[in-house]
Amino acid sequence: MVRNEAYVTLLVTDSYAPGALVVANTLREYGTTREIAVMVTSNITEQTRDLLKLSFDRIIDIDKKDSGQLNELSLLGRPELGVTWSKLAVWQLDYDKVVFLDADVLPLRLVDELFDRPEFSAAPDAGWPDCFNSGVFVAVPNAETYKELCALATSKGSFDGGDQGLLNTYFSSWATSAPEHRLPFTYNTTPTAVYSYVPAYRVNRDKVAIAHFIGTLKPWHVQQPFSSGHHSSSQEEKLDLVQQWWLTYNRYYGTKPTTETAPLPETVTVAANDESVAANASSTNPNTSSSASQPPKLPVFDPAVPPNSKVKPVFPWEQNRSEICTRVWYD
Ligand SMILES: [Mn+2]
Repeated sequence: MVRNEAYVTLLVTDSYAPGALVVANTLREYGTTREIAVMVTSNITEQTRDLLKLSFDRIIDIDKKDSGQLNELSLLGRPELGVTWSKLAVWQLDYDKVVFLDADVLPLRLVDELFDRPEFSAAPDAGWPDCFNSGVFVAVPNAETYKELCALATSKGSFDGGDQGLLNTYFSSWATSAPEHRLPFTYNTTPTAVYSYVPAYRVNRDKVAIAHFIGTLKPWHVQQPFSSGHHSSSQEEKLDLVQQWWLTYNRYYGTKPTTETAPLPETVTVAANDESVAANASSTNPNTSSSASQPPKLPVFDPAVPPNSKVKPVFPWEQNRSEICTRVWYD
């Protein structure tokens, strides 16, 4: 293992734990030579920490930092993102280099080459490509940088109320910086973005290294968010990455309790007709299924129909949500 370099993600709420766990498990499965760490705030429960311990090399307690900039956050439509200032703790870490990944990303292959990049490296934001998206970036922890970021947070704040606005102000030369600082969009592809260049997605789909599920609806929130009517068929095409998240998640956790070893792959499938759907579960091993040619449907849950008993809760808060398991996690 390469010393003093790490992938780092952040957990400020239990409800993002499924995402963080998928990040850790994929990086390990792809054979990374770097440490895999998660920064957690004090509100993360013991139950979640126990799950994290099984997948991460290191759990790092950090202070919760909230911008409290409700005006800017409401402009962004994401009042909950003030706490993402906690991400600044990256520059306090004792690593020589960090590849930071949001918990809502899905690495699709080994991306250790990112450690060859200098600080600060990131990919363009789909909504304003002269800004970078702060869901994937390369940083070099440094106490002075951390101090300056905190000073900037106090003096100017963040133009979007979250970490991305603040970091874009601090690393404002990124847009005109040398090519090595500018990661290809394939390292931070945002299939759930409102605007997307679908033909480009179609020709570059196989090059996507990291998918980033931006927006309030995360893959683990999927109830029926992507059914027909919400998106054009061309937009739905790129949502196969949401399905990919579920296939990956189920590969590690299936429906078995996560404290057990050797997870049994099990895929949640649904009837073809969205209108009359029930949430069925079938034991499907992704390794033997023909999912490559015909991806299964997104997991859908209809609250009116009790789910198949095979869909068992995996996470503690899944059980707490309601009497019937939805496999949908919320705060
Ligand atoms: Mn994100």
